[in-house]
Amino acid sequence: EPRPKKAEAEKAIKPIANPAADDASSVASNIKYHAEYTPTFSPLKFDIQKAYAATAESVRDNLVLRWNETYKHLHKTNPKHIHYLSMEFLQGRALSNAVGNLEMRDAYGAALRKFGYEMEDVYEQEPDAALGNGGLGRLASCFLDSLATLNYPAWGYGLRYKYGLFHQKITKEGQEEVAEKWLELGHPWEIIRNDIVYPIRFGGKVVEGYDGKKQWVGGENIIAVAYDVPIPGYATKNTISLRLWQTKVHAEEFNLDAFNNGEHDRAASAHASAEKICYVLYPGDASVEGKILRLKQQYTLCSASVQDIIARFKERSELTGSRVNWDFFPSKVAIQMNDTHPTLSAPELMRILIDVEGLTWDQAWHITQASVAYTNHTVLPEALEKWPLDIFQKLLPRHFEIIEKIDNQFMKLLLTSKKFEPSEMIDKIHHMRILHNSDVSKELKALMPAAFAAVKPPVATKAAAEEEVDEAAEKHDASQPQTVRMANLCVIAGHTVNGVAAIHSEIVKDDVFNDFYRLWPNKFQNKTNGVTPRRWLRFCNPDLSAVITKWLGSEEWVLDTEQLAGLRKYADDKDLHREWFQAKRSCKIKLAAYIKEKTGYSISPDALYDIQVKRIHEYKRQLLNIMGVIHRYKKMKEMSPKERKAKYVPRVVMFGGKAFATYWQAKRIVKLITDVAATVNHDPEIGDMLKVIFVPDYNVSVAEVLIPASELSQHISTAGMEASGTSNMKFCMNGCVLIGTLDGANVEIREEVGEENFFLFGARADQINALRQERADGKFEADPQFEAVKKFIKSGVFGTYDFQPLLSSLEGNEGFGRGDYFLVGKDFPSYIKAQDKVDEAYKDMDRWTKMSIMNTAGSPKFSSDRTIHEYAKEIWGIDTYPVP
Ligand code: HBZ
Repeated sequence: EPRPKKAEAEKAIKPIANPAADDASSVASNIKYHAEYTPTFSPLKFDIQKAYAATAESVRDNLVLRWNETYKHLHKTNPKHIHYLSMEFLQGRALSNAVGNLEMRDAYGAALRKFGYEMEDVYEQEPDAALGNGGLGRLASCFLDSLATLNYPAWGYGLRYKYGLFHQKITKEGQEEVAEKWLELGHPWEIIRNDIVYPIRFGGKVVEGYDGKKQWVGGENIIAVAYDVPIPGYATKNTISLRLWQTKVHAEEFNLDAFNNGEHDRAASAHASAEKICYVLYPGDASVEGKILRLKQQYTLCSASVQDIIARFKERSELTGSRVNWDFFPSKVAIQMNDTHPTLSAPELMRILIDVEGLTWDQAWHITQASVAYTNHTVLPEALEKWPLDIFQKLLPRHFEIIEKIDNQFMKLLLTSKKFEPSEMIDKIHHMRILHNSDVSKELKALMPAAFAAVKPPVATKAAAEEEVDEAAEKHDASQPQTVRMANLCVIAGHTVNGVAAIHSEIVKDDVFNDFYRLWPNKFQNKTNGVTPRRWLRFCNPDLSAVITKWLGSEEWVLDTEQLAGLRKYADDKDLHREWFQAKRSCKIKLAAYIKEKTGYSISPDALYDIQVKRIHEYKRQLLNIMGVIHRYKKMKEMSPKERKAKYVPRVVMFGGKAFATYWQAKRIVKLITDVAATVNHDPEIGDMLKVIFVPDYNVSVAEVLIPASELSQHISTAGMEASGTSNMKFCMNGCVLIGTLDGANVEIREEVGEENFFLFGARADQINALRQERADGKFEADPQFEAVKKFIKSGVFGTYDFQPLLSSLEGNEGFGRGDYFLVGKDFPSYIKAQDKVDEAYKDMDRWTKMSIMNTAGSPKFSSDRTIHEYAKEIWGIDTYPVP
């Protein structure tokens, strides 16, 4: 067949309406084009699902244009980039956010109306991208939004899990988990990059060549394929990439012989083994298989990302015609490790630089240290990852060698640092080295006496030092498991360690990593978290946004949240109060409809909407909240209707959040909440005075409905235990008043909004240890009201479920899961007092509305734009590069 001439071929292709045009009819024809030519759904009907798919494709065209331009611009200018490595990104929905960031709401709204659809209904067709558990993952997503918006050169790197965070079903038995299938109807927001593929190895062995070069060979060989998700900035052309890796094997790995012999599973076993790495977010790791899978996930993320970063560095170096100069690497590349999960990026970078690129150890170490930094998100010891040494060594033998060497080098440094007394030294080694309970090498032992002598010659004689060294080696006790401590590796390999709120960063220095802080005080920083004001105020709360824009005179606050402070001067203005109240009320009405649909319960828009949403965890103390509710219910039952009305205001207490599938105590808390709801909500004597709602399947898009409607929100963790919290910031921005302890970012929120606009209660972080000790000493006296609540639960008012295992955690004086470790009983009386003050305040609507305004006005600091500017300047050393 002769090929048609170019001009004829071009004529034959139907032109796509210009995707960059932003008038409604161009947008409509672009949507129509996609409805016809994107073969996702039946060509015969244009139902709402197809309307979503076609709209998403149309928006994507627009993003791809910007994204290509951004890439080209950054390729040419070649600035330093930040690479944000995270096992979790909790993106939520993309369509509403993209249309908002492109400032094309009106055009898309009008275009969809031409087809008979409301934009909001179309948005709701999109499943959440829930590639995360909670705060840490959502923070990563807010950071991407700010990085793009502020025109920083950046990449996000993660894994493309086939199943996101489970769906939560609430049944009579409590929480049930159901697999989530966000990819099932196709995912229009990703672009598969079959040209961007890297090999990943597991297992095998390390061999040494004649030249002394180490080579890692054999084992299981898979590949990671890039899927790019464009991340648009708000009101800018800059569009960056979230690159998610998907694991698979090359087609040749399919064993045709085996298949033809009828051994079908064996034929595809290499495929199955590779693919399962990306099945689920956080596979249970109680079993050895689970641990191996999780470690494979982490290594896949690190290896593919580091290979990608290096490939681009080399490509861009060569662009200028010069040789690759590795010394420039840290001036082009910053890598941020979102908690310890991507720690392997440090030894992986070392491995490639030494084994593949031929650098010396010292060069590679210098480059690695200058490039990577670590953010800590938790003080809970169980969350500081440790891998059993044998599993680690088997799966990643070359990395193990590298880590051993880093560990040795670190111990040497420690011994010569002069930061510790010789008498402390052995203990410090035990606490700080990476390989916990491993032998100390002979070489190091031989070096130690000299090192000790160098620290304080008269005290540490050679003999005494040697003895201590042997003692250290013997501390390696067979009963103690040998592990690789990832957090220690992070602190040693990274140039900076940061906490996520002021109080948390102090705890990181004074407690979690105190030894390291003494060694390297300048490594430690604070970067108080933030949230994007686009998703979390402008787009999720158009009602309140319109009021804010009207009173501030422009919409500039969306990019410059400092302007929100300008609301303060109108905090007593009656007109603003009326509009503010109306906006809140309209959000409350929407939420009431949502609750009715999801739970069947009717709630009154006149009641106080009180919300606690977050992962269910004992330290977050949903138990304190529900016990407070039970106390309130019990008191109400003891009162006459008149007394009840005098003391309390009508209130709807809402909970939302998922419990980890095998965290039984958390699941019992969910069960208690739903059982209390079933009793209270049907008590005719109580009516609208109190309703309890458990909102099922809490996720990003549910948060977008709940937070705008909130009036009071609870952030009531045991002081010192919540690193920061980020929902507290979202609530505050949306004019919600907080009740909380002096924990995490609450401390800074209270400073910003003013103490009269925050309901404070509970013990302070610096009192917690003494309070636990008091309890252990048997000196704690429980509050009678608290005891009465426990008795009330035990009496069976809320049904026949056995809550004793839950209540037992509050009893006794000490021990695992006992002795009220989270101090629920201790803080109960002050919590109840603070809650009484809430009722008092809510009776005065003027006072309450002013408090609400003052919260929004006090929220500027909590924009992730501020956080990202701080990281950029103080940790990453990157500049902004707007696409012209
Ligand atoms: O990170 C959260 C903190 O609890 C919260 O206070 C903070 O605001 C937020 C952002 O900095 N931490 C997490 O969400 N942590 C995890 O989700 C996690 C997941 C897997 C792990 C350990 C922790 O293995």
